[in-house]
Amino acid sequence: MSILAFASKQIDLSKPHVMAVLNMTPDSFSDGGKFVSEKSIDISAALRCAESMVNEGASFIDVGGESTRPGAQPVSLQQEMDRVIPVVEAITKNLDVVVSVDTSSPEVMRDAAACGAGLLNDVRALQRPGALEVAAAANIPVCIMHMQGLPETMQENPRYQDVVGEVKQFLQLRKQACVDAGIALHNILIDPGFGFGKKDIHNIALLQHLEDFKDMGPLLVGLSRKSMIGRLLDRDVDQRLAGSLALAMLAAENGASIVRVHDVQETADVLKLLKIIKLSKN
Ligand code: 7PM
Repeated sequence: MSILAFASKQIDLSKPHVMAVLNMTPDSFSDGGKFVSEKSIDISAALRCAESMVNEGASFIDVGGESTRPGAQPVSLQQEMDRVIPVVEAITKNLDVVVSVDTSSPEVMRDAAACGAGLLNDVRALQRPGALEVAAAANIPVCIMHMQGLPETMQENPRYQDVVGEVKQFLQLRKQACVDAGIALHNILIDPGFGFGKKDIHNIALLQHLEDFKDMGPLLVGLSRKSMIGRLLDRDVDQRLAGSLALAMLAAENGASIVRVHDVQETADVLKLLKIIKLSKN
């Protein structure tokens, strides 16, 4: 059994868990804009949403205040702080769930950890100045994700000779940087970064070889509603539930410990069935 402590909460990562996306951005693509407008933030609505996600089966709530969508408006540090920290505080105070913070800013990481966040989820793999040091001092697990390029331009022309090898190599280097900065090896989660500087062929190859990443640490994957599903099935973003569930199941079956999703109850049902079938097998 592989129990990991996410701040005060222990999670058994030998079984797959749901991480629910709680988007604190005004951006209406996918599912932003529910609690945040250009002029105000509704913390109690965000807390009610988090509460229903917990009731639907989420073990983690991933709170994010910066849109990494290609072409999205960059957010100021103050804006990101204002969007993320009060929600992290409200959830840790009121709900029995691990709060993950989707940020690349060391200042947000520091304040979120001080408010009880249990996981630092950084799509930039702690490459901003000061991020490694803050993460080490916070002494909570981190998720390092692979991205080729920068959010603004990453989908322009992603290129790889050997996508699985190159993504593994990057994650290995960042994992070593984490260890060198004083982050405990057991506190490092790995994410190949589906859709971040990748074409469909690259995402497909990474999914086919997901098990190759298992020896690097517990795996977190985000496939929910991603544009790869849209292109492969010709579906708009609000018509990607079946595709998302199929890929969540495939990822869990191939070793993912945490699946980051928008549709919590549906994904929890899929993982529950998978668990039942696997446990009852001789
Ligand atoms: C636009 C582009 C909107 C991309 C939203 C996104 C991941 C993540 C995101 C992931 C980890 C989304 C993404 N994706 N963190 N944050 N892994 N660790 O589709 O795949 O939700 S944001």
